[in-house]
Amino acid sequence: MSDTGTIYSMEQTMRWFGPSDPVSLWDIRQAGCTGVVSALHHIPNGEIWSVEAIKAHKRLIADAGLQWEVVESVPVHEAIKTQREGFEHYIDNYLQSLRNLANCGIRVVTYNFMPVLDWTRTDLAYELDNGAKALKFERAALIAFDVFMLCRPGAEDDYTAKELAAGKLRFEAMNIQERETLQRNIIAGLPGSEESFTLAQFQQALDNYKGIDADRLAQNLIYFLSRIVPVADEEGLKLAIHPDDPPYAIFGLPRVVSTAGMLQRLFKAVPSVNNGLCFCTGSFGVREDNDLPEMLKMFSDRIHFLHLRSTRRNEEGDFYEDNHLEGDVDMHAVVSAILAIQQQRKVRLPMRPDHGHQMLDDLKKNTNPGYSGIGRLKGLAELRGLEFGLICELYKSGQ
Ligand code: DNO
Repeated sequence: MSDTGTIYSMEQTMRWFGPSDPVSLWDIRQAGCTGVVSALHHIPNGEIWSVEAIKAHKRLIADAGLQWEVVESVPVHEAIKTQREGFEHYIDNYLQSLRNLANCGIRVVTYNFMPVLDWTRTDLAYELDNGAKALKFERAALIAFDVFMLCRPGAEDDYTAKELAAGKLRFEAMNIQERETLQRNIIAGLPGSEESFTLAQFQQALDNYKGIDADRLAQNLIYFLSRIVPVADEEGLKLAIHPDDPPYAIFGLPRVVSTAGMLQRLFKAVPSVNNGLCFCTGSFGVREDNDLPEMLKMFSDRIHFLHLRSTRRNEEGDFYEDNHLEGDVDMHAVVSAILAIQQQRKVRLPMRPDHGHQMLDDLKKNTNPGYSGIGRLKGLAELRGLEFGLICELYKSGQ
């Protein structure tokens, strides 16, 4: 393929949540991965990740014969997103963590800029026809929570009369236990989100965004980028922002990393290619107006990390996580575009099968929602097979 005759394939990894993860490093290795993406979840959001702590984590991973070169995530403190008093202190800490990570051999740092909540789902055990369980986002359930449980001031204005009626019906159909589960799913913190809220704390966190619209949030992000990207440049680190999931405003909070247009603004403001992207097909793919293969081409030099999964949406604005090769994401086109980028840049991009169904023995175990062992193994195997087939075609065509 390239002048050396090498074909660049994706580097296969899985996310590992640390020693308490029910999926062990050895499980991950047996699944065929050469590395993990991981984070120091025990360090409170906003504090510095010390070299010592990073090295200790790295040793654990190396002892299982795996590499750790991608961090997911170094969380961005809420004070940085709202620029409330004292936020510069959190930026300084962030910069020090980046330096320490680079000194320990980390190459890519993932983060997100979603206000208050990281990724959001309403149902963590949506049963598929075959008995496996998937994660789901149901708009009527979100409205039921927002308008009738949280009772957020002004929430009604964010929805149409039809949506409000559907939300009310949904609320009335739930018993107390179901309402508690819904609340927990939305605000108690999904794996990887470093925050967890009670109802009152959640409303307080939303109130901190009064007066911050999408334009202001984007400006705050651009300021943050203008501080962290020069350090990434100095240290040879690649920064990879994760898109909003779902890719639109929820709970009246703006979201500014959802579409190609929004990304263009960020990249234009801070042009270094180290100001890059974690290309999450499941997040971007929820919007019909996001053309994923096109976006891959458009941002080809800035994609530093890949999350591969697919969702299936309906007209009500719901979506669930489908099999990795099915649903609304054209995974064949996506992986073809990724292969083209890798040959052009002569790099192997780290990927992980993003999420997986709870299936087979996963159903009898306690698993982190979305991060089951067997479900992700299946996703990985399918994605590897797809990539392998495409690579064989490239060899044959002698490109
Ligand atoms: C969910 C994940 C996200 C992601 C963060 C990155 O499964 O993709 O939690 O790690 O948004 O900062």
